[in-house]
Amino acid sequence: MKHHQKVEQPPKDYEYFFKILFCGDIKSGKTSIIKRYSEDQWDEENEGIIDNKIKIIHSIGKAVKLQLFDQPKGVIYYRGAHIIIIVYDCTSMESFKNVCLWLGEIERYSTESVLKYVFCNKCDLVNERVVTQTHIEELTQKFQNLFKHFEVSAKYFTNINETFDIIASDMIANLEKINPTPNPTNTTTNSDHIKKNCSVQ
Ligand SMILES: Nc1nc2c(ncn2[C@@H]2O[C@H](COP(=O)(O)OP(=O)(O)OP(=O)(O)O)[C@@H](O)[C@H]2O)c(=O)[nH]1
Ligand SMILES: [Mg+2]
Repeated sequence: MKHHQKVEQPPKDYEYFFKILFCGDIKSGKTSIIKRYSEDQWDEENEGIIDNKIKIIHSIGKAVKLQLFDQPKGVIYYRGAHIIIIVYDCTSMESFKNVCLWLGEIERYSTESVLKYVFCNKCDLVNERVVTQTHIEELTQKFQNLFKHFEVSAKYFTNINETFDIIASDMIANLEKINPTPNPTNTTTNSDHIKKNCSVQ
């Protein structure tokens, strides 16, 4: 008979571990945001995708390990993600309109409890910007706070650390049920909102 020796696990260097998946239209800046946030790197010509990056931060006094997954080419695996970030480019109306399609896609393939965020990237390109605050308000009202919206610039590192701090504390609050979640608490399901508000299913 074999004796199984109990293996001591090394102490974890974090209290929470969250998987964050990025999605959104091509060239919206997904890879740039991940590189900027995890390694403070910026490449004007970002080629290809990175698989994933790890970043450990401290949120409300707790160590949080974030694993940031870039959008793979082909099939996206939503299962297992705690947080999904949809990125659009504020100089591309098409990428903004497609946020709706991405929400529908997430709704079909992820779990209801996943926290959703929308990033308006390239906010440094003020003169080329086509997506206005009015467009953003219309979208967020339509979806009744199904997601939080943030303006960022990967190029200038604008609002990136601050945004991920909020996301981590939302997630912790959600787990610990200290505060209400960014998802609606009313009886209408997320799925109902998306079906009602997305013209393309
Ligand atoms: N001005 C400006 N350009 C940006 C910003 N973020 C990304 N870009 C540029 O936008 C282009 C696309 O960025 P990527 O990070 O490759 O975008 P992506 O979403 O990963 O693209 P795909 O992987 O092809 O879907 C690159 O030329 C970046 O340099 C930003 O905040 N400001
Ligand atoms: Mg990329």
